Amino acid sequence: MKKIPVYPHAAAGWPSLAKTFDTLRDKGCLITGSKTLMRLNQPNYGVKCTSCAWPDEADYKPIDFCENGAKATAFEATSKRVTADFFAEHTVTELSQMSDYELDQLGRLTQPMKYDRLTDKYVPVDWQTAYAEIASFLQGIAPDQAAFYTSGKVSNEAAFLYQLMVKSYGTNNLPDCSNMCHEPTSLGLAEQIGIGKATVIMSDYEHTDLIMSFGHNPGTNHPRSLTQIRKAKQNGAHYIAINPIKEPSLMEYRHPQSPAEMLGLGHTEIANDFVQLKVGGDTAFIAGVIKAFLEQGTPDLAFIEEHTSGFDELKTYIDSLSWAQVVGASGVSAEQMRHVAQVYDEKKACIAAWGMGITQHETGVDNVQMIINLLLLKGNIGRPGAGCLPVRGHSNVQGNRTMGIHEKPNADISKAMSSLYGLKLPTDDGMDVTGTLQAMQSGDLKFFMGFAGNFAKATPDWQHTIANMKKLDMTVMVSISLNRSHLAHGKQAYILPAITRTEADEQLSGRQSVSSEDSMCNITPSTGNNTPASKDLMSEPAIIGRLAQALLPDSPVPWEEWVADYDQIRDVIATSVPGHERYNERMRNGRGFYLGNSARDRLWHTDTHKARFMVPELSLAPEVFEQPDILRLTTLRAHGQFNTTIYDEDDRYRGIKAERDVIFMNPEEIEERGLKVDQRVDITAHYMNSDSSDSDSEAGMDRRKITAFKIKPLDLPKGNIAAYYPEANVLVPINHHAFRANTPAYKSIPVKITLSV
Ligand SMILES: Nc1nc2c(c(=O)[nH]1)N[C@H]1C(S)=C(S)[C@@H](COP(=O)(O)OP(=O)(O)OC[C@H]3O[C@@H](n4cnc5c(=O)[nH]c(N)nc54)[C@H](O)[C@@H]3O)O[C@H]1N2
Ligand SMILES: Nc1nc2c(c(=O)[nH]1)N[C@H]1C(S)=C(S)[C@@H](COP(=O)(O)OP(=O)(O)OC[C@H]3O[C@@H](n4cnc5c(=O)[nH]c(N)nc54)[C@H](O)[C@@H]3O)O[C@H]1N2
Ligand SMILES: [Mo]
Repeated sequence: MKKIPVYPHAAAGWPSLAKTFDTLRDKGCLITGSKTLMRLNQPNYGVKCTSCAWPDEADYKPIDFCENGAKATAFEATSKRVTADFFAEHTVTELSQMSDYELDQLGRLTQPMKYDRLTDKYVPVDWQTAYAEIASFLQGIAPDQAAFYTSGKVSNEAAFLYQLMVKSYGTNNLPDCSNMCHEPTSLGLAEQIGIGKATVIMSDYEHTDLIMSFGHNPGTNHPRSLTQIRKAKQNGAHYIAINPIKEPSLMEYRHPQSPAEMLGLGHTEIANDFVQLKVGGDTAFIAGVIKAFLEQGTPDLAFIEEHTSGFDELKTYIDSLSWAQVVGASGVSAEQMRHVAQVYDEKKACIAAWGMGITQHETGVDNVQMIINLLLLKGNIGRPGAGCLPVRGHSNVQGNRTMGIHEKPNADISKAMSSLYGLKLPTDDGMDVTGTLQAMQSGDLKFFMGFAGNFAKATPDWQHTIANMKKLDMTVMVSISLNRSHLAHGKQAYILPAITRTEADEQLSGRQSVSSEDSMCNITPSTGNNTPASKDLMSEPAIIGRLAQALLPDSPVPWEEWVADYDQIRDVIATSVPGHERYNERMRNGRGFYLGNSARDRLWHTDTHKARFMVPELSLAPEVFEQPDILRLTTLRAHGQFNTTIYDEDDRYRGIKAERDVIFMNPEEIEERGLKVDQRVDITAHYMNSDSSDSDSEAGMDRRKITAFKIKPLDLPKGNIAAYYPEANVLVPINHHAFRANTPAYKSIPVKITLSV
């Protein structure tokens, strides 16, 4: 067996702390940054960290941030600026030559800009002119020719305004980052338990005795969750990690607030069992565990009888599968599945948590629904210490959905807007991310607005997305920093720069607070107090409120009053969105409130009025991956990035320093294929025959291929390789997505590799 390099330390600990201060120093914000960090995730006029959606503990700690939260804070608090002078010095063509990492290092945007075709430069524009020109363009096209994207960082208040503006304009074309993230979760859970959100709350970690963790990487992507995991472990809980990659933070952890652990006197062991399955093998693995459990374990028949439907169908399906099938498709031995089934049987209360390793597959919905099937077998939903926990990505991605950012109309909001303002909001479904990409491709779309985020780079097949965005008539981006989406501009283009959650938001009625919803349905207020990066920035509610006034001059909605006082926005949300009653009053306690979750109360708002066992719809083993020269590529986040924003090019836990163009491969497989570590290979997508041939030849691009990526050894199963997102997104055709949920299958990409010449 070849030796696989392993990270020699427990996750977090000193290296993490040291990195925090280096980051603040590098960004020139040691003082502002440090002050901000002390306010992160704190009650009473604190700020919810933007780095992930992990909730705060009930007994707040005086310091509660992680290394990656510090990087996100430094990214906002940086002293670097992208000024009008900077834009005057560089054409967009020149800027396009810069790497994403270089763009991210430039710092904060400072004033609204507009693209000038004659000079190929962004030039200053005043806010009112920008609103008027955008509005006048939109008034001249059919609303369905426009798409309005949102990324999950914007506040509830801004999101509510945005969706109302878009729907009042006449379309439900509201694609969002959720479409690329937890859509299979939202869809799958809604069908099964009647609500698309986590039933787990923080205190469940104190009562649980089994945590099953599927396809997420806590040490990098939600490090604060390690605190709860550590507590549960100390209380004797068992932890099973299900992941093709032996991520160090799933194995052991050194808590920054434990002096003993920081002095190297011990660490917390995390995974008791590590299930190293094939990429895409989750449904087969869980099917095997259920098979073993039904043979040897004790289902909660009283719960199944009273609370569920579909048990017999699931049983028939499981009986129809052979052990060879589930072992073959998952890459996990029958013995290990039996062991997991036995642990599951013995432990009273089980939490199942999951991330992108579950959702970003063609089988995304099946994967989610199999997890819920497993939980339902023992009534593990709606009692202390048990439940489902989709770990959300962006800090307010869940709140954005609750506020009506969705390509499907929200009945509660439509009804409330009709009775409050007499508005008739559109009733047809709009376009999601995949639909938007297809409409760009076919030329049906004329206008694209990005409310935060980086659509050009986060989406599949980004070379084509960029070429397609350049064909649009108008693009508008509300952003805090320069990214690829500003360079993939339409014929007319605007950059509208915003203040962030950590900055003071002063409006007519005084200092404003905003709020967000975390992964466990808690609403938390944030009150920024840093000086905004530039005096010419606007808050996100102000940008949307003013654009709405220009776009909808006859609108009965009091946009300007809402901008002046966000309490008024929340008063309207309180009457339109269930769970937000007395919104302002309950935010004023400085901590926020819990929205509740019907499934946690065992109220099942489903078709059968019961929790539903569901049978997978797709094959356990897609044929394409059976071909010998096809490898299954999964895409990952490195420790130094937040989605498309690259903070630094290191991935400490996976042993990578200062590079990102790498592919990870099993060391034995490297040898068997006659390859060598650090050798360079080209990776080509297997699917070539999508409908994007025209823009291929127009843009003169090599089709879905990345070149000269360095081979690195990593502990993952043979036949599976991994590379970083967004670099590898070139390889994902837009039609390769989750069945029914349309989430790009970023984690099951059929590819071939060849030596680079
Ligand atoms: N610092 C930081 N924090 C973040 C982000 C960030 O980029 N940086 N992004 C935010 C966002 S938007 C999100 S959605 C979350 C994402 O958080 P995660 O869900 O943790 O995201 P990923 O890095 O994409 O990796 C998921 C894990 O899935 C595993 N995996 C890959 N394929 C499979 C599979 O087929 N089955 C199983 N079981 N596992 C698999 C990978 O090995 C990896 O450990 O994090 C959020 N928080
Ligand atoms: N291959 C592959 N592709 C993926 C994924 C994957 O795992 N693999 N993950 C997918 C997932 S889970 C997601 S969520 C998407 C993410 O897709 P997005 O959410 O669109 O991407 P981000 O990189 O988070 O967006 C970063 C940009 O947002 C802007 N920004 C940051 N903070 C603020 C703010 O407070 N206000 C405003 N207005 N702008 C701000 C900055 O200018 C920054 O450049 O990517 C998806 N793409
Ligand atoms: Mo995400």
